[in-house]
Amino acid sequence: FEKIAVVPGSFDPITNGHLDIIKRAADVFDVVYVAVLNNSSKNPLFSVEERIELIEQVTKQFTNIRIESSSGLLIDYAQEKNAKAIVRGLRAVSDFEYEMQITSMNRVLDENIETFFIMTKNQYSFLSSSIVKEVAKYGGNVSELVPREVEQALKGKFEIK
Ligand code: COD
Repeated sequence: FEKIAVVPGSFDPITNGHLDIIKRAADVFDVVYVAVLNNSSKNPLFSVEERIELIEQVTKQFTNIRIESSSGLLIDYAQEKNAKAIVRGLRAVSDFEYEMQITSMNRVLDENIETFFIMTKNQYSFLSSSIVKEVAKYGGNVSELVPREVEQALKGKFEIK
């Protein structure tokens, strides 16, 4: 039977760091669902539809990656998809405490769904959607940090030529 994983996140917008984690997960699992979810402590720039569209554009060459959104709990979504695994990316030590918290909570909710961590590549260790938005907002060059489609979308949002 198929080994299914969920890669959850806000992806507001998707960066090269996210994309690297998604591709590496898709190398290991048979099917990867990229789930665009609500993080109640964040105020999004892109709508869920826009975020999904961007992820679709930059993963279209992969046949085992599916993009969806859900407005509920991650664990309910993972159960619905029959996923055995949740895959998260890890950057610096600063990610650890937050990841530990959500992993522990998700395990309380369903102990049979395992969370796996993929360590970021060195060149992406300081990359986040927030930093990309901050740089793009003031007209900085983000071409090394996000796929071209995302760069264009950011320019559109901030009305930069
Ligand atoms: N390199 C490697 N990994 C990276 C990089 C990078 N440069 N940047 C980000 N990542 C990883 C993150 O560590 C994360 O694993 C993933 O990519 C997505 O990142 P974000 O920032 O887009 O997503 P988050 O952290 O905002 O996602 C949080 C969720 C939306 C998953 C969470 O809030 C959630 O599960 N919400 C649904 C409701 C729910 O179930 N809540 C209870 C959880 S206990």
